[in-house]
Amino acid sequence: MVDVNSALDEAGLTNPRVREYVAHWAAITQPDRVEVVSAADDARLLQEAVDAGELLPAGEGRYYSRSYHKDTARSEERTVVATSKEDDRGVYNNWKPAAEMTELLTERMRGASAGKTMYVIPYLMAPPGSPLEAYAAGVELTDSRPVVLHMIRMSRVAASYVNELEDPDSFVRAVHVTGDLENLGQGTPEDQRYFATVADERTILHYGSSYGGNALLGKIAHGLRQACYDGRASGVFLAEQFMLLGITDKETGKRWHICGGFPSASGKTNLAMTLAPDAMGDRYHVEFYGDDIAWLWVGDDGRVYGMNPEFGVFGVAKDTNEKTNPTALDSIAEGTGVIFTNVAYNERTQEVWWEGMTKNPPEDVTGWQDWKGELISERAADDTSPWAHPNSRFTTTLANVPNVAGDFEAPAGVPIDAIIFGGRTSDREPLVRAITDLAEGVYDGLTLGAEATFAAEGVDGQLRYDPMSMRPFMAYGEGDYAAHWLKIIGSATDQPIFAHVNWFQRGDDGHFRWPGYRDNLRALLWLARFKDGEVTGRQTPVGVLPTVEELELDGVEITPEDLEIILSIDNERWRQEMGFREAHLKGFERVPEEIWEAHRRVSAALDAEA
Ligand code: GTP
Ligand code: SPV
Ligand code: MN
Repeated sequence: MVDVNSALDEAGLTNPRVREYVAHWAAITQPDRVEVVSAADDARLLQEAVDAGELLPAGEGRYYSRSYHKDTARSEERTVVATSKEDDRGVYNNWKPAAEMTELLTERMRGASAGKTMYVIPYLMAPPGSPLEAYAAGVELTDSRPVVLHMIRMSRVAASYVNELEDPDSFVRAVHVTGDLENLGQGTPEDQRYFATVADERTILHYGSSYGGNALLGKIAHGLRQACYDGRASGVFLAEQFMLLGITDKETGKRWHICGGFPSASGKTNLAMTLAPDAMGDRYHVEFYGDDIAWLWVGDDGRVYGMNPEFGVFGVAKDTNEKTNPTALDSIAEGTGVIFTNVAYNERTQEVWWEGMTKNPPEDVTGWQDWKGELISERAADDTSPWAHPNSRFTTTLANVPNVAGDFEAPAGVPIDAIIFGGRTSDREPLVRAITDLAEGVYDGLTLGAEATFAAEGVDGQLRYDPMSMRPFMAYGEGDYAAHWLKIIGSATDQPIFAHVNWFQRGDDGHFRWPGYRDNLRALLWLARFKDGEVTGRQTPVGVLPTVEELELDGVEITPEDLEIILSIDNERWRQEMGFREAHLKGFERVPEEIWEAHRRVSAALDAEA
């Protein structure tokens, strides 16, 4: 038996409940060693990982890793929320009974860390001192050193976060066991993987992956799925897959904070890291708070507050370049300690590359390997597959983001002026439409979606709905989720405005009608001004749209035809969409009457204009 107690003593991990938990799982997974880690161990662990070949050097203070080739993204089918109340079953959360999942995963994990080290990662998903700190502490147990290095970047890691808990039992138990990746039958009927959040026991049991949201348990398993559940159980907060940014108008001194959700891989990181376009001069300053998770609550002053529980960015590499996202490039420059995963790598020069980093791939392919480690020079002539995996990512800590807000760690969070939803929609959804009614805003979030990626998978023009961009992270039923939103935001006396944005309308030839990226700020500025009553926009059945004159368009490369289309409503397509929405909402249990009323109001307004 491994000596758990001396490892915990050595690290000063004194919380008795944490000690019991570590001992309990060490007895099940049977590691050879137990090691408690903190952020202070980063340099040593990096060196160990390089020595072990788990990380490869990618320039000064930059690291490269590959994940197993069948383990490159979250697995939604294998992810479940388990509780002991069947009422928690939703359409999207793959609900299972808690006892069944705990037993099944305990068996999978039995003896599965033999020969390995069990790392104990005490973490906090909140700025210290946050009013939501009570929901933020956790202890991840993992048998993967690269997972530790990612967690150190993505969350605050130190034993003090769990030693000093008011209630020593109030930490999330997060167990990660990698498993034998080459023999797990990923994606087959014999798939051995299971990623379970046993939400009413605040326990996360993930088996069978070492990648991203499957393995960094503080991030989405705790920060989204568990927190979504806790937010409702406590009645005090919302946990959402949201970015959070601040805009300052240096001329007037005005400052706005905007948060919002777009489904995975739909532009949150890029928006949060955006900078004012050069054409706007030096007037606006955009600050980064968070790019993937926000927790929202109502403060004593009656305003909605938000904060980013994370400590880092796990960003999509594809198309990140000087033009689209210079901030991201600075965040992953030399000396940042960034870890790249599954991009292309040159073993000779220690460079990395991904599609869209430069217009063309490096001309001299000598030494270049694709994300699987295969040499580009040995590829078949007709092999046009990407060098980097489409979901390849960079992991960097918030302190490296040049436009990170000065108060990003302020315990009080920041007051939220606007909540936006957006997805990839190639037609129908205008650039921005403001929604001033709470129920219509929540209704808009519930009917958020993105287009099905493969034509075969969806009906033409029909969305894959993704309520509030939380489809993969929803912890309980969708109707109850809407009711909780109405309750939390409804309890604010000074409510944020809602809006729907779309950067992804396309022309018949496939071109994006709106240039996107840094220019997206222009839509947000209009929204902020609209909220402040400085512009009036144009009322439509689905919200208020900017007029051409109201948008600041200096320097935007767009044709008059495209501009007209992204600032107008296609009534016929919208009425078709309302039919899809009705079917979508009918699939949910206990949808609040306010949401149905909002749906009927929008429908009637569209019919009246048809
Ligand atoms: P997750 O981390 O998966 O939750 O994704 P995300 O929502 O943070 O998406 P991200 O910002 O990483 O963007 C995903 C992809 O969309 C990247 O390849 C971006 O280059 C691309 N993208 C982001 N913003 C825009 C935009 O305004 N226009 C266009 N055309 N593409 C964009
Ligand atoms: C997402 O998939 O939305 C992510 C990456 O942000 S992961 O951490 O893998 O969930
Ligand atoms: Mn995400």
